[in-house]
Amino acid sequence: MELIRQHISIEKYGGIMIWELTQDCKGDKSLLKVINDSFNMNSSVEGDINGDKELNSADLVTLSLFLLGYKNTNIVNWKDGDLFEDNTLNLYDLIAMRKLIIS
Ligand SMILES: [Ca+2]
Ligand SMILES: [Ca+2]
Repeated sequence: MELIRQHISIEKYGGIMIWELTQDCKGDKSLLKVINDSFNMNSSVEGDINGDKELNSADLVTLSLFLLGYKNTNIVNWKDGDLFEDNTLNLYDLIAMRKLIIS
């Protein structure tokens, strides 16, 4: 809860909001559901460079094509593909991505 409060206060709204949740409803109109959906919408998936919120062989193909120099490669989240964490996409990331997918 403290993490959520800090995230909201610092990055989103510049302040702290206190909500009374004992009267929250269930289903799609639940305030907790809306909050949860909002936070998950911005979450990233490690290795998901094509932005479909999954790590799979499509990401591996996309990274392979990029490394082979294809100019029309659609990389949405290059930072999520930087699995070797050296601030660039290279063969080390491809190897790490392959290991993640087959594990
Ligand atoms: Ca993906
Ligand atoms: Ca890298």
